Amino acid sequence: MQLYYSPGACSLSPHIILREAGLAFDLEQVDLKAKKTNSGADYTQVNPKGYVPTLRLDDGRILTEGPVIVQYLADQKPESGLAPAAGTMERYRLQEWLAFISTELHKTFSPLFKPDTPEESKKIAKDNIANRLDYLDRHLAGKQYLTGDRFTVADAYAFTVVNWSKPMQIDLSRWPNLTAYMERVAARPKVQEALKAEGLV
Ligand SMILES: N[C@@H](CCC(=O)N[C@@H](CS)C(=O)NCC(=O)O)C(=O)O
Repeated sequence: MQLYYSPGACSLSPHIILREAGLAFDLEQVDLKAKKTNSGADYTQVNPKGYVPTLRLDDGRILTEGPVIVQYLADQKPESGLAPAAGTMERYRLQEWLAFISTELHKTFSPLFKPDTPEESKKIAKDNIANRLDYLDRHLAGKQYLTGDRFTVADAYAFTVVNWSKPMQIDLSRWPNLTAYMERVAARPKVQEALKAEGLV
């Protein structure tokens, strides 16, 4: 398998899961501005949506959308426990988290990365993010991970997105449960491997 990624972008989430699941993969870096891969290919020919992540399967098929890619990866190694079995209530709980992270957090952070977003809009986005982080902090009280004691694909995604707080100067110290959670996820050996491979530590 091949993962198209950009350092520190939301593609870090499937990157972590590839390592946590022990799957064989190659990384291909994408220049998101130029829409070119490291090997010089036109990235829009790989993923016409032009964004990362994209997963190329060994048979050449392409899979896009981070929350779907991580579930596909987890399902390749069910024994990893990275996602509960499809069709169970636990799987819907996981999907509930993936949808929350995608629509309520990830896409609220996105305008902060765009230089042309007006300052007033950035302020509104940061207030909305703070609201969602309040919720996460309350939820994480007494828990190791989002769905309980076990690390899942939702944690890789939440970690990736909440980690953007640093470059966006959102101080996480006012959310102690979330701060402890971020440290817990960051301490996982496979997460460290992924961060190192992307040049983030
Ligand atoms: N719906 C997509 C969104 C992916 C996305 O927002 N990717 C960002 C990086 S985090 C990106 O590649 N942005 C560059 C662009 O849109 O041109 C997913 O969840 O996979």
